[in-house]
Amino acid sequence: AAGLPGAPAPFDKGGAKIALISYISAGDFFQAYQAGAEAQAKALGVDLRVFPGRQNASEQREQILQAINLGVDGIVIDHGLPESLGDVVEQALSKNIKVVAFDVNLNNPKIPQVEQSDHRLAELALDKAIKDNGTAFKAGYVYVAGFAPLDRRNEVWEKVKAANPGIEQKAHFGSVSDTTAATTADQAKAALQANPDITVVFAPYDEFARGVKLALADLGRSDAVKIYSADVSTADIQEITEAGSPWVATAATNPAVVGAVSIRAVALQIAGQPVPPRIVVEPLLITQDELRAAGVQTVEDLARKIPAFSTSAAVTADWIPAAAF
Ligand code: SR1
Repeated sequence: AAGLPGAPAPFDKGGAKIALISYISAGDFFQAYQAGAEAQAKALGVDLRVFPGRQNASEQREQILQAINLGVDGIVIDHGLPESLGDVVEQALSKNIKVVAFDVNLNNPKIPQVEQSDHRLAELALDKAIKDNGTAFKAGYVYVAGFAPLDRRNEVWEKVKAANPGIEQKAHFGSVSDTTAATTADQAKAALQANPDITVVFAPYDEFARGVKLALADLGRSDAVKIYSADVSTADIQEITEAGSPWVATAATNPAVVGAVSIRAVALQIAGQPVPPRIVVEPLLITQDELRAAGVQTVEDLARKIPAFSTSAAVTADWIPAAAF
């Protein structure tokens, strides 16, 4: 790979090796995150090895060991189960391999944590839910414990319920797999049939929201319930803006930006430059009304309307070229 003249070693000569090791690769968020990481790696002249995630903790451990054996300079760990990663990550650090974590709490001061400000993201979505529905409604909630971003979003949901006793959680469901939307749809159907008074669903992951929307369509109840979510993709924008869609708002970052930020963080560490322990990409609230009014149909349209959506000033340096995505 071409080097970057004037950049610190090893980026001046090119060919630094970084591994991106994901726990989940399926779904729009993770595909866009990977594309952003690849674009930033290309701009840096990095040889990026992508290890696909299949929600398999032992496979992810094995991939970290493979990356160590490949002699990578850095590893980005994208989601995962902290309890199954600690010792292999220690092995990487002991070989002076730099490690950055996205959305997995490895609780190690040597490992910077990239996140999307999940508290803010949940606040944006739930403030909008309260603005639209008031402070008393029957809610469905989609949540799976053990994923750092979902756990952080859950802290806000618990606080909002405690502050608004009129919000009653009637059903809790959810599943994370390579068929999250379809499985969530089956669960949502049962929950909505058992609780026909639910008028709001908080589904803070776009695959969850897609599942709830499918269930409502099957039940013929899309006009009776509103969905508030996290994440955005071109496919999500189409589902949000289509006629009669119950998916009325989502709070999101641009996942490609988060992928690029993750690569920049590990590159700075490899170059021996300082990286803060917590690197946050701020989300925006995106509403159905605004998307329709502005004629936004794709993530690219969204970026044109809101330039801040496609950039982040986090972990930059003058020698790091911008990623093209
Ligand atoms: C299973 S965790 C799913 C979440 O990870 C990322 O933080 C995305 O925002 C997604 O909602």
